[in-house]
Amino acid sequence: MKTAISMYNKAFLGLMLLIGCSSSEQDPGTGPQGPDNGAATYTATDAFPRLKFRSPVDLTYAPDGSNRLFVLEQEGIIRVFENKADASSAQVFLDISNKVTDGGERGLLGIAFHPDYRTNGYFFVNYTRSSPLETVIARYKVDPSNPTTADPASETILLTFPQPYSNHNGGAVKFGPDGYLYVSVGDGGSGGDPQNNAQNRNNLLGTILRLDVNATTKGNYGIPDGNPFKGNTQQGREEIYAYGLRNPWRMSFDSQTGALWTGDVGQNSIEEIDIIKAGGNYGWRIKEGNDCFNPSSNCNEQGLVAPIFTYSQRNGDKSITGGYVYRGSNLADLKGKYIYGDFVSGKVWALEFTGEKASDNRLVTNLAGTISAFGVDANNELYILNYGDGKIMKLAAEKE
Ligand SMILES: [Ca+2]
Ligand SMILES: [Ca+2]
Repeated sequence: MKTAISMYNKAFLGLMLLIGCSSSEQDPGTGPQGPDNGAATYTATDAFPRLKFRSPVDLTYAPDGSNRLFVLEQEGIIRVFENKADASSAQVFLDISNKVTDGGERGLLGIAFHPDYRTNGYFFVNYTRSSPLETVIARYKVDPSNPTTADPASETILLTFPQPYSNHNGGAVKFGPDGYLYVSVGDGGSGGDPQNNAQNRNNLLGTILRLDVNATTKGNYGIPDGNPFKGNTQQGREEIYAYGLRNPWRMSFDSQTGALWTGDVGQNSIEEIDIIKAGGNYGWRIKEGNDCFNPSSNCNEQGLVAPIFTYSQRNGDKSITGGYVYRGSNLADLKGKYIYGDFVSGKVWALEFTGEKASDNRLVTNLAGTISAFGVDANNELYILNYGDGKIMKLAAEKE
């Protein structure tokens, strides 16, 4: 992820596979399409002027009432600081950079605190390591005598799976309102999903997984009741909750409705936003957004779940960074809207929706930076991670 190019993988292979199927982005059934590049209504300001991070990729809080924020640095470091605008230092909470392989889209990519963190001290991370290249989903524990430190030796690995290529590793981990851990997994990489992993439920690539971290039937986790392929012998891996995804880099739960939103990074033409449902097939590599991809025309769309929204790469927006349905109180006009951005263009938009239908999409601000992630604090206030300059930004309404 050192460069935009590697982030969204517009590899030459991908370009060679670029398909000529006619655009169907103007699908009237899914509401407004394409980015609104009208006037920005908010400015992005430095949320913590004295803090700066090295390639930040995730931000969250611990559900312990401490009002601290945790930022992931891609090389394998978690930093913690008090959620105050004048915070002056962010100390190392955990350093596993010796385990993590980073660079491009690899690294320490996601963190989620256990809902009972206050009592058990557990948190979960998603990272890549090499020899062989694989994704690791692991649990760590805070030092019981020091809430600002976690012991690298406390690692318990839940799950690993091979990464055939360096890119498209997904990377998010989030607890749902059901108490289960959801994991976003990319298609394995290269371009065009050459191994057709996202449609193959016999491997874990190109999916959202759901794990019961309080069970041990699979070693250090279990399969939740209600996982769509639980107990089967032919239909694929029981960990899979949804599939047909290309690179669901960031995802989030709506803290009010419990809906799971993800931004699925597109190949050469279309970025998309999906609301994830149990058993859903989100279409990749059969489709990119609402277009046929492989095959490039007359693809079989039966049973595929359409995105709630797509935007074209034609205007310089090249790689979606999924955000949050805003449930804070500081930004009145954004309440209840899905706020997301583009890693390459630095634009942030607000998607208005009713149920699962998009009704409006407006430009919020142009950060003119590389947006690697959004995060929220304990009050659901929103932050934007500027990957390039390492700053954590927040939104403020434009002055009259
Ligand atoms: Ca990969
Ligand atoms: Ca899709």
